[in-house]
Amino acid sequence: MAEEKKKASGAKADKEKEKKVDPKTVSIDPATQQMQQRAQDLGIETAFDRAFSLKPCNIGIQGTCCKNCGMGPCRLPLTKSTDVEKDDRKGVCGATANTVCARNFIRMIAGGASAHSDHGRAVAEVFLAAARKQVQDYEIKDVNKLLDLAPWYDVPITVEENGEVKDRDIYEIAEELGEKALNEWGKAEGELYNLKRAPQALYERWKKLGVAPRNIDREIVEIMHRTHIGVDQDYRHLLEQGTRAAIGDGWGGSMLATDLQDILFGMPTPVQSEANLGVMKKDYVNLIVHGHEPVLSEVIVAVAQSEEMVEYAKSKGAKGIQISGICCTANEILQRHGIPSAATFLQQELAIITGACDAMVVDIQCIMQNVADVAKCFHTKVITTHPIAKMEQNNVIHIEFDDHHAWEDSKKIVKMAIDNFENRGAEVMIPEQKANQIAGFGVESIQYHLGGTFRGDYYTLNDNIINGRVRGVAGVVGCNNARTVHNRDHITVVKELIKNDVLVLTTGCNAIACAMEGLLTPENAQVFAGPGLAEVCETVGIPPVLHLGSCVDNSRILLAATEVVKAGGLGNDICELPVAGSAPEWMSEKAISIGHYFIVSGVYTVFGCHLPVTGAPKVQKHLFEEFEKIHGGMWDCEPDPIKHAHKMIDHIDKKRRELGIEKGRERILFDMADRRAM
Ligand code: BF8
Repeated sequence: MAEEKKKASGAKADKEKEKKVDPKTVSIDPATQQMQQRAQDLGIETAFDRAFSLKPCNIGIQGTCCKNCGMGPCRLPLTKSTDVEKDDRKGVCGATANTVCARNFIRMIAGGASAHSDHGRAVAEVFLAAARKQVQDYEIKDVNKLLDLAPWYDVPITVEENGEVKDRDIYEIAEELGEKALNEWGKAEGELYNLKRAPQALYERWKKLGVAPRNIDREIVEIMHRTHIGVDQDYRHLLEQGTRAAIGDGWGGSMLATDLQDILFGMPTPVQSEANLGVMKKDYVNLIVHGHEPVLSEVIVAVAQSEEMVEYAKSKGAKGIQISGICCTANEILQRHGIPSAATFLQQELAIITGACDAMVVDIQCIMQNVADVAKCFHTKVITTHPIAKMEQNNVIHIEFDDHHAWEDSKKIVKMAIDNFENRGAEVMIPEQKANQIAGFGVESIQYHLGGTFRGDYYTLNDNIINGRVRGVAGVVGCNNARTVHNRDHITVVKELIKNDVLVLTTGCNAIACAMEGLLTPENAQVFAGPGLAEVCETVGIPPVLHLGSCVDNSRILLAATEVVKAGGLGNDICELPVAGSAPEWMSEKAISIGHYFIVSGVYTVFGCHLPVTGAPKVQKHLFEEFEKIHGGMWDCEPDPIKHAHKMIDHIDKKRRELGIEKGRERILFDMADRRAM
């Protein structure tokens, strides 16, 4: 009997075990595997477990479930028996599968664009307050960038006094710029100022197509209106509105966020740091900042580095304070201060499972609600700080951040982390893994490294693209997705691209993944890059993968592409360049908005995992094929990371052929006789 019972419980235990995801399969990163194993040993559930047990809806995944009214949800799956030619799938109101799919798709754009744009708006508000000297903890730090930006907004940077032209007061310029910038969200007429920063041909195409956004908010609101029951019922027309809102994100809200942050907090310059959970330190107070807006994290960094707080930490038995970041907040404070990145999106729960996280401070976007449940198993304090984002769990502390009292609020938070240090249990387990990284590249630093001081533009980059050492440029960006192996697709795509001499520009969680894998160091160009790219990297001292910042900083990629067009020799528009975009492990609506603005700016862009358009073949064809004729760029989806990279490389080669540089041309060095003849 006892034997039978034992057998039965053994079988049950085996079954239980079967139900659990194998930690070795969730990620390519040993630190992540180790912490997932620890989570299971301690009986703590993570996103990896939930992805394992929670199957995705196979109609939603096709993009053809409509829940926009109370008669639904109307589920319109594409099945083997669906006759695609005579597709008669309809919801109760008669909306076709195409309408439903396009509605859902542009609602994702609306979600993504609003997240980036609201972030930009918050920065613009602080910027204006700083310009008016209404807040004491922010100032105009980067005057050069201010002076570069002001003319794009028709803000004069000089004044005439008694017939003499003088420099205008910096704070006066900033105030006018701040007012005009804030107006971009809701101005009654006209179009966004930044559109004119695009190559002329692109700007003119937007105008001709009628997709130039009128203001940032309006295009998002109009998506919500058009997708209400019984409004816009033509998938092409719906996607056109998605285009307006996405341009309003990339060239509007996101670009404003990047530009104003650079002026307020300083333009990033290449900086050395580290990445992965191993950046946390056992004997230090570990304060993790997680989320997106740097308005708070900038001040937290300054407070935590103040002598007063460091001494306070020491008085509590710690050796000091280790700040680290998760998600795009990590990228923001890394690129301006060299603060190490602790984790990508999918590692956030694991950072707490180390037992060494004394406080996790969060604001907005990409914060898993389960961090609060994981924190219940440890001493970690989870602190929400943003007026729009709270958590229902009762162990979460809300300290609402007010930019008028930024220092005070930040001090309260840092002190809370320090005071919590002594509450740690004996259960600290920090993985050893961490890698060196160089981050902090931008339009201007690429100009410096790849343009040089002699020719202050993108001449060297263009020259190396034309001579074939650099085959092309790829923007590889975006999230982690628990439905695929953490970081595997990011790293496989990026390694395959650089191996084939494609220079990679990265942001978001792809950048953190690349950092963890050591791809952001110049030395590794020799290990991973093809011979042409490796030679360029060695000559100018850059990594083969350039970290351009957070997800709003994808706007830097748009402007870098514009600089390449301006430098000449590679066509007149972004869609003529040998470039491609990618988000191998996307999951957020922001990624869809980014993908769409890349595409309608002329960049062929491939997403990994899946795209929720497969249930409506006409919509998919429109986005994947017909868009190229309209916008110069088009969507694609390829879950296999090697095929994914080669689709991008094929596109780059196609563009090289169209430009007549498929063979690569060596630079001709003129002797003196040639020069005289010139
Ligand atoms: O905004 S890459 S998981 S953190 S959404 Fe989120 Fe995706 Fe990371 Fe940056 Ni962008």
